Formats: sequence, structure tokens, C-alpha cells
Amino acid sequence: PALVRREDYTAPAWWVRSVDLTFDLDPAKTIVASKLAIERNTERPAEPLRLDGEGLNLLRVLVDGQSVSFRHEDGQLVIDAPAADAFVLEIRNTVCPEKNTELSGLYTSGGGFFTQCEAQGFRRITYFFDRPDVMAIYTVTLRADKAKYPVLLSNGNLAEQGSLDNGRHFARWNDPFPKPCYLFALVAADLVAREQRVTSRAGKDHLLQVFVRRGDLDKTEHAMNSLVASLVWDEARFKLPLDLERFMIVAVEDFNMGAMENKGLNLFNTKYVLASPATATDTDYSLIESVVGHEYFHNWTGNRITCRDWFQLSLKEGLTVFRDQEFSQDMAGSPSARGVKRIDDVRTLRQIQFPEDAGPMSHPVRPDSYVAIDNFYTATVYEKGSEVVRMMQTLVGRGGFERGITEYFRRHDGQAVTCDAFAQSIADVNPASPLNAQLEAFKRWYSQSGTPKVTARGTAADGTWTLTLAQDFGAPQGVTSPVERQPFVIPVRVALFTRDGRPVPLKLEGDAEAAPSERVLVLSQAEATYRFLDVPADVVPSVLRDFSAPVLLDDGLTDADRLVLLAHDTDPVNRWEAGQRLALSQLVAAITGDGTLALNDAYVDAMRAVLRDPSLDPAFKELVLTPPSEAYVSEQLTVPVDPQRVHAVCQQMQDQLAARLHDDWLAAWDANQISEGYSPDGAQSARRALANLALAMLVRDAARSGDSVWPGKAYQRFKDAGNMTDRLGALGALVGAHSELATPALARFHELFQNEALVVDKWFGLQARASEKDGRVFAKVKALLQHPDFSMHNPNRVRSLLLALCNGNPAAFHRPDAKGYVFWAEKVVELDAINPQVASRLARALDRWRNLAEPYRGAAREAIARVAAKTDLSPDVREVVDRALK
Ligand code: B3K
Ligand code: ZN
Repeated sequence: PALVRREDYTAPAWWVRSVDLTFDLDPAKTIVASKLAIERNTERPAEPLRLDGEGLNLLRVLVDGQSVSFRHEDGQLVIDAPAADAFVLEIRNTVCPEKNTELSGLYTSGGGFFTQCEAQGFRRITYFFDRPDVMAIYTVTLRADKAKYPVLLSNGNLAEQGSLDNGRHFARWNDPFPKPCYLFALVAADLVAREQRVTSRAGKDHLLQVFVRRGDLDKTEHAMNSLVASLVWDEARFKLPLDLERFMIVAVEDFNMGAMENKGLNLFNTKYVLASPATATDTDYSLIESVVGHEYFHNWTGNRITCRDWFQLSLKEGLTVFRDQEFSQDMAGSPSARGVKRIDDVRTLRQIQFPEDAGPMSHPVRPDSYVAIDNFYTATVYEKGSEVVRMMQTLVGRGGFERGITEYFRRHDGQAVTCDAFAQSIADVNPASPLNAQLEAFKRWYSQSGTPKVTARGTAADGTWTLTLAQDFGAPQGVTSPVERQPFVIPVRVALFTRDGRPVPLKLEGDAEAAPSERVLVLSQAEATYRFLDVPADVVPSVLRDFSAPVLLDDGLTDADRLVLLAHDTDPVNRWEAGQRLALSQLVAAITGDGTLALNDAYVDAMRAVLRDPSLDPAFKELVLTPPSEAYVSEQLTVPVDPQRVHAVCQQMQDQLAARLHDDWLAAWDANQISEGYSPDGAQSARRALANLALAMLVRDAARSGDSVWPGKAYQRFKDAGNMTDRLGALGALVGAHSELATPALARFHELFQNEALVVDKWFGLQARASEKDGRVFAKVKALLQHPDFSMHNPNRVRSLLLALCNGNPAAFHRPDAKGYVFWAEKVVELDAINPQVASRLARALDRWRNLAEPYRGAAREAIARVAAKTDLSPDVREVVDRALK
């Protein structure tokens, strides 16, 4: 398959002004009639008309009502010499939605019709210029059997509906806003809707609808509340109102990703819509809030202003992730709840994006090339892209950033633009900011891949504290860059504390005034030195507070320093990080040493102090008391990774925390019981999170000591729980400790929830992620593949079993006998024939094979090579395995 390059971008030779689509929907054979008003782009040299199409059955092509000669070339429909500079092109073709297992284009799910067009699904519906910079006004008519498909939806506003012969009916929709075809959507299904009318600040009325299958209506309240909150927030924070009379969300069970921001008609994976206390966890509730927010925010950042080409994907994704993160923080409210959300985001970034950027799929936030664009919906484009936007906000201030957003819309509303255009808007309205002064250098965050490493060293002498910051901006291993790499512009938030925890005012030499507690330094050279005046002799620096830049930090602190920060830092991120680093250094020492761990007393005492501190948010305690994951630990090693050894040492850590803090876990469990009715709010979910961790620790410790009280209590809790968070927490505690009661509990859980698809996913997922012991988990997953509820055709199921094992359970997957890799290779190939996008995600489970120790490394390489040797791989999987082997 061919490589597409950013530098090859050219503007389209033709524009489409309007699109009129008519669908005669039938699962086996849907007829698509398309009428396009086309105009030559007079700024381009004359070129043939080339329309993208994939797997279509073409019936006819007319130009201004006349037949025209055309040919097929490289999967495109080519009309060599259209007679005029403006004409109407009519195309009629058929597609077969029920055979569309890729879930891209028009497909069936649960007896209804749904679409997914981003990035290149529209070409699987009809011939078109399938590129985001061709924007048109759409009119869509849907015709279908009325009894089977009572609800007919498309983008925009409903213009007309009525009955037709033979029990069929129709609906016509108009979308007043020009859009690229990737934002097109249709739905035809038997659905019901929760509806709510809202009035915006500007006084406009809107109808909000959440469509779900009959029977799921009682699970839509939270999604609707989240939608209303999103609307209110975007108007308040960024002055961005809803621009349509009607805004619809539709839940669908078979969906390749989380959700899709089609104009006025968002399609959602059921996982990010449906919630009831009995079926959804607190985490599900907060994910729903953030995904509903994310898709809603796309209406401006993505839809009103879209991407010029797919290399600019982060223009909409990085920015929209930033917006949803800010939204969730604002919804969380208290400073500590905001901190907890930030820690979550930082953890995701470091756990997923950092390894991605150090492995074979490393790419800049604005990639330079791709084979399959769907492979670039990555943590780099999304999460690192969001960090890049966050750094801009840090450099221009919150108010300056809001002004920048306003300017961005003033300049580019209705256009398809680049990442550069966004950065320019923010910088231009903040002339005095460091972003403006160093814009070109700042934009290296878009063009240079890899995670820079920052070293911070402080020394004190004569009342002056000198901080030297240095950055290593060299290429990550294995990355060759076409241009010479240059330093990044890195905002570094710094504070200083005395050893008894008092913040020290920061008077930077040259500053008129001292900053009372924190100063943002902007490192833009390879190295810089900063002198702070009037600083007491013995201070502990807190560097990169709030994770002010997506970098690896070497702060050179001692354990004693970290204990000070863990006890006193006023920044939740660095306070948490101090604890993580204390854990990490012990884990790494044991892994690279003789494989045995004995937690030091200072660390255990510090963890006890956190657990007992009545002033701390229970959610924060839960984060601090959760040691770094095996995947994260593995990434920190400078020796080849033996996943079994990492697992063994991490297990020792958990066992020792369970044993040595036994009484404190007991106290935490007791202190965090909730007697009021269930609410997914932050305060309650914080307490449940800590209580569930305490329960898991108590059950784990009981397994060691042979005591049966806590497993019994967990089983009781599992049976009686009034909500899914507590039920799953108790079940997880039993499964995680390999308790004998896990088996009956799992059976009971399945029986209770067998008709709740999203809960069945949890049931698969819990078993696939369970802590490995003697190969049991791996064997169980293989057995579960035969379970009647498992299907390779449903992406949620595949994620809950296969991705959970291969991506989420290193010790079960990386086996010395290589069976995990053999299994992986088989499943990648099997899945690729069904759904390349999902297969390609699974293919990435071995991205980091080069870091493995033998015998894992050789066996992993062999498995990748086995997949790569197949000649009929999709471009998606082909790109991933070829890059892995390169
Ligand atoms: N924009 C979509 C992702 C589309 C993925 C295509 N493979 C959802 C989102 O980011 O909001
Ligand atoms: Zn998005």
C-alpha cells in the first residue's frame, strides 16, 4: 500500500457546493442516488475529476443529465474531461450494509442502519471527493420500511417526512452548514429518544435528543445531563453556542471507537451513553460525561472549523481533548477533584503516549506520512496534542487563551485549516506572551516526534538558589527525522518548599516582584540557568508542577526530598508523583537486583500517613496508594524487560502494602462506607474508589494469611451491592486474589447480567485482566473465546477480551513458552479479515517488542514476522507490523 505524504498536499481541483443524497435502505442492497453541484477550482490547473470509491456497485453516471464517459483507476472513478467548469454530477450505486463487517461506511447493527465516515468511510457509501477540505451543503432523503425502521435521521434539521407505498416511509434532512463528507451520518432503526428542550444564553431554543434501543431509555439520563452541561459550559467558557435547532445523540452497539461528532447527529458507542447505577461504574459515568462533552465540543472545534487534510488531525482532536479535559475539571469543582482528574490524564499520557512515542509507531503530533490514516487516531494526536494546546494556554494565560480561541473563529469559521493557523491565532492576540515571541520554535511540538527529557538541578549558596534546566531534544531511538532536531519550548512550573513544607516565594533575578508560590519558567534552549533570590538554605524544588509539559523529567531529587513533597506539595500532580517515584525506585531496584522486594519503612510510613490523613480527598489517596502499573514500570527500565519478573516484583509490592497497612486498610474501608442513595458525583465516587481499593487489599492479605473472613465479606458485598461500582469492586477483589469464591461470583454475575451487553463486556474484561498465576488467566481467555457471548464481530467484545489480555495484562500475555504471541498472531490475522481498524489496534500490542528480554524478544519478533508474511493484510495491519519490524 502507498504512503501518503503531508508535503504532497495540493488543494482540490474541484469543489462540491451541494450534495443531494437519496437512500433506499435495504440490508442486502441499498440504493444510493447522489446529485452533486460541482465547480472547477479556478486556482488550480485543469485536472480530471477523480472520485474516491471503495467496494461500490456503480449503476450509472450522468453529467447535467447526460451520460458521460468515465473510467476506473486505482480505485477511483475518473472523468477525464468534464465539459464545463460547473455542472451537476449524478451517480447511482448500491452497497450491501449487512455484509459490512468493517463498520466503516453504511452498516447494520442490531437490525438498524448506521454510518461511520471518519476518516474515509464515505467512499464506501458513494463516489465522492473523500477529503476534509471539500465542504458542501447536504440534503439527505431516507426511504425505508416503516415498521422495521420507524426512526430516520440525518444531519441538521428535519425538512419533511411522510408515508410511501408498500409500508415504506421517508424523511428529508437539511444541514445548513457546509461540511466535509466525513461528518455525514444517517441512522434508520427502531429507536426511542429521551428529549429535552433547552434555551441558550443567547435565548435560542433547542431540542436535544438521545436515541437508544427500546428498553434502554432508563439509562439515558446521565448522557442527557452531560449534554446539557456541555452546552452550558461551552457558552460560558468559550462563548460558543449550539448552532442547530436540534442536536441528536444515537447509541449503537457495534462501533469501532468511542463516538463520532457527525454534524448535529453524534453516533455513540453504547458504552459512552448508557448508564444506570446497577449497570455502570463511577468510571463509566465520568467517561460518559467526558465523551459526550468531547463530541459536543467538536461541533465548533472540528465541524465549524475542520482540518485541511488528515495530517492536521490534531487541530481538532488535540484541541477537543483539551476542551473535554477542561470541562471535566470544571465539572469536578474542588481543587483536589480537579487535581485528581489531572493526575488521571497525566497517567494516561505517560502510560500510553510515551511508549507510543518511543516505539515503532512514533510520529509527530502532526504526522508527516501514513499508509492507513485510521492508524493515526493515536494517543500522540489526541493526548499529546492536548498537552500542546495546554502549554499554549500556560504560555498566554487563561484569558489570553480564550481571546485566542475567539480570534481563531473570527478568522477561520467555515474553513478547513492547519495546526499552524490555530497556533498563529492564539499567538497573534497575545503579543506580549512567550508564545508570541517564540512561535516558530514552539511549533516544533507539532513537527518533532519523541518525548524530550528535561534535567533539573538546583544548588543553594548565599541565599541564592540556582536552577539549571537542560533538555535532551534528540531523536528517540529508531526515529530518523528528515530535518535537524532543535530544542523545544518547554513551560516548566516550579515551586520551592522548605523541609517542613512551607512554600518559598520565588524571586527570580530580574523579576520586579516575587511570585508568592509558583513561577513558570520557559526553557527554549538546550540549557538555561535561573537564579532565585532570598531563598533559605535547605529547600526542596517541585518541578514540572501540574505536569506543565509532556516531557520526561530527571529532577535528581533524593528519597528524602520526595517524602517532603509527598507530605507537603500543594500541587496534587507532584504530590502524587513523589509517591509514584518512591515506589518506582524500589521496584526498579528489585527488578534489576535479585528480584526480591522489601519495601522500606519510610515509604510504608508515608503511605500510611496519606491513608490516615483526614484532610485528603479519598480519590487522591486511592491514586497515591495505587503503585505504578507493570507496563509503566517496564517502560522505566534501562535493562531488557522480563515481564514475568516485573509482574513478580509488582505483586510483592501489592502483597506488602496489603500486609503492612492492614489496619489502615481496615480503617479506610470503614471510613468510606456510604449510607445515602447512589449518586455518581465526585464525592461519593471518591469514597467508593478508596473503599474498593481497601477491600481488594484486605482480600489479598487474607489470601496470604489464609483467613476467610474478608473473602466472605467481599462475596457478601458482591451479592448485596446496590450499584455496579461496589459490585464490580468486590468481584474484582475476589478475582484479583484468586479466591475460591471468585468462580461462583463470576457465574452469578454472568447470570444476573447476561442481557446487559455492556456488563457482559465487564465480565470478559475482568477475567482477561486478572492478575496472572500459573497460566490460568491465559487459559481462561482461550476458553472464553468459545463462550456463546463472545464475538469477533463486536468491537467492544474484542476489546474486552483480546485487547484486555494483549494490551492490559503483560504477565498473562508475555509467556516464556511464546503461546501468548502465537495466539496474538492468529487473532490479528483472523480479525483483520473482519475489521481491519480493530485488528490494527490489536496488532500494536507488540509495539515494544524490542525492549523485551530473551526469550520474549525473539519469540515476539517471530510472531510479528509471521503476521507480516501474510500477503493479504489490510493496509492498517500491514503498516503496523511493517513498522514494528523496520
Ligand atoms: N473523530 C472521531 C474518531 C474517528 C476515528 C476514525 N477511525 C471521534 C472523536 O475523536 O471524537
Ligand atoms: Zn475527537
